[in-house]
Amino acid sequence: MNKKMIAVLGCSALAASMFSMTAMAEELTTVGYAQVGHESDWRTANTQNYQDVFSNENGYELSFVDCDNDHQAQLEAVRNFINQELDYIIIAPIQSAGWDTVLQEAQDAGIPVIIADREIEADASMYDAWVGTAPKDEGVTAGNWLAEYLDGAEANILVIEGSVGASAALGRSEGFNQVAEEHEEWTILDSQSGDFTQAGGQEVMESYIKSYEGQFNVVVCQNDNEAYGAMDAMDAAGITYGVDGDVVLISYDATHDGLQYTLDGKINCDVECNPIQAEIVKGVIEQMEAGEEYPETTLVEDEAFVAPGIESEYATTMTQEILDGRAY
Ligand code: GYE
Repeated sequence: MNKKMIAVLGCSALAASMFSMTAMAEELTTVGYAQVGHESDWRTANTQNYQDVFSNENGYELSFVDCDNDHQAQLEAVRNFINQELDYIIIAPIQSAGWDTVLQEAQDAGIPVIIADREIEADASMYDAWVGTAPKDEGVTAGNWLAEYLDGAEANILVIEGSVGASAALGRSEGFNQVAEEHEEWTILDSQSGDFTQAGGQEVMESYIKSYEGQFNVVVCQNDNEAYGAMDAMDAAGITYGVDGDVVLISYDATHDGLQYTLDGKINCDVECNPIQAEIVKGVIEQMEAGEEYPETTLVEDEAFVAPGIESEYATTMTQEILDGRAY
């Protein structure tokens, strides 16, 4: 074979591979995911899940944007997806309010929008589908469990809320408060945002300890990371919590480490919120792609877990086996 032939061969091989690359790129469905941020273990698991499921191997090109808990940045991310003319847009809304304008822009551009994880205040006609969890139900579960556990005893409660304006925080407060209102023997001493972070939980708990030391016997943290921060603050102040402690500790999410603390009896009750949602969203997109009917709303089911030694009508008692089965 002479040099010229090799050059020709090389050229056509290159052309062939370029052709197949273009064909491949054309086949991929482009999806934008405007993610809340990276505030918690729950969020990390959710991000990983989307990156695994919306992979090139599965036929997707995912544009992932971490919006760092900034509503304006999230609106900007969605506008960029619209400008790029992506096939589908998924939004995990940082806050529930303020979506009408950008959703109208997506609708005008003919790009289907799926709201995931949290809820928004916009009319359901403004987006195409919703997949997520039910924070109000989670709040009711936490309240019902506490009522069952305390069995009429007095409760002086401190709440560390999630991020201001997030449906996950609003709903958990609403559900829990609904049960609290039925109990005259309960007082909510204070309720402040820890922003769903460990540092936030610690900071709020430290300030609570200064203001309410000796006056509280229940702490409700609206996610596991806040609970870790609150535990650090209580440890530093010599306040005991959990099944053998002076303070009943309630958390939400039931991520692996949260459940480890529940198994260890440090968290009394951890209400689950499942971050593994991408496969469901992908299913909805596939149905949309095929022009089939698809569910407009899909609720991801949650349960609740309690420390060993606690039996509950509302929650499952933790075991090592349950912990071993928890991947996130
Ligand atoms: O509970 C928390 C987070 O939106 C349900 O957001 C989610 C919440 C979750 O960062 O850990």
